Amino acid sequence: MAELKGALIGCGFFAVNQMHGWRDAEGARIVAICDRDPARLKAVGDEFGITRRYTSAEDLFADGGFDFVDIATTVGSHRALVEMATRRGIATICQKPIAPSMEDAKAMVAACAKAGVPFMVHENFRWQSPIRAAKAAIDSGAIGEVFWGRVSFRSAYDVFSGQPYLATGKRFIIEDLGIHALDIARFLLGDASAVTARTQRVNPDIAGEDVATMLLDHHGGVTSVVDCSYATKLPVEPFPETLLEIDGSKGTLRLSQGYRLSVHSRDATRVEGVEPRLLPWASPPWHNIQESVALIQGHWIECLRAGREPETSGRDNLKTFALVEASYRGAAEGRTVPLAEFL
Ligand code: NAD
Ligand code: 89Y
Repeated sequence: MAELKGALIGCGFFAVNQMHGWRDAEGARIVAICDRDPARLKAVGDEFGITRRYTSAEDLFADGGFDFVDIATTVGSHRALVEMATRRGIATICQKPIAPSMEDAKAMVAACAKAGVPFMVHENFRWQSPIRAAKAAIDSGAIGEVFWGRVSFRSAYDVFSGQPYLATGKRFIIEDLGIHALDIARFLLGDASAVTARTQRVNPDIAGEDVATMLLDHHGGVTSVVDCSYATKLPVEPFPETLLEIDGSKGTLRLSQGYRLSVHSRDATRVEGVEPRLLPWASPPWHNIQESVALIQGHWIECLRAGREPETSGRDNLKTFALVEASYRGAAEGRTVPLAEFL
């Protein structure tokens, strides 16, 4: 089958991982890149040997010659760039968070549907191999019927040096990181119907919240706690591990720090190491996230070829983004927020 050709917009901090992933991907390659910052464009173009370079997304789309676009810019430009792609009928991947507001997110999903354009949000944390291993264990029935869960990400890693904009926005951890944990909760425990949230800011040097605690009501009666913090100083820094506690009618599952998966059922307790692969271009501690980039890209290629909707399609991701919006509203108003207020 012919190799898919892609264009990448936004050559910043995280896009370098995406470029590495595409370089190794089977069945797709990046043929053009775009960044409004000429220095970033040159750095990525030189590193990955891409000669078609654009400082304007309009010019990139006007020249065309690619099957899909991978949007790796920050959230403010997502809607305009996705809509630009739909006008040209180009299949689109967009980084999380999908948009700054639910109104924008819905408009983007509607525009892609109207144009018949495949649309995936790069929501990669559920593609981390330890999370996939936990999902497989739950689906095997080993712990029985799940009734409770906890998805937890607590760290004091300095994310601001690589991504300085994270310190300046009114919204921080739920929109940036909690969004992944909320998506993992949906992935493992099913869709949610309501959320109760509390937020805190511990670090005085940033504008947004750096601690958030969310209580989710899932359809089917499962309750979960999703908690995240960038103010938690631990003896061994766990970044960027998401830890899990899942209780079922027949046993329990724990994904503990150091990538240890323990599945306890009636007859046995199975403990295994589920350390992610260290890809040749990856570096700890980011290798967990980096591997998931390559995995979600492989999923995109498969889905595009088969005409299948990706797991984290724009349509699906509205349900994760609704959890983000509902958490902010719930924390501000001190009440439980039904997701129906957003969906
Ligand atoms: P960044 O600021 O380092 O990079 C963004 C780049 O996009 C910059 O080089 C900027 O010049 C360029 N850009 C912005 N608007 C543009 C436009 N309209 N046209 C062309 N270029 C434009 O940001 P980052 O840290 O790389 O984050 C990018 C996105 O990736 C964010 O949405 C962030 O949340 C997400 N991210 C995801 C993960 C993950 O694991 N999925 C991890 C980190 C960041
Ligand atoms: O931007 C964030 C993300 O998506 O994963 C980790 C991160 O880079 C910092 O919180």
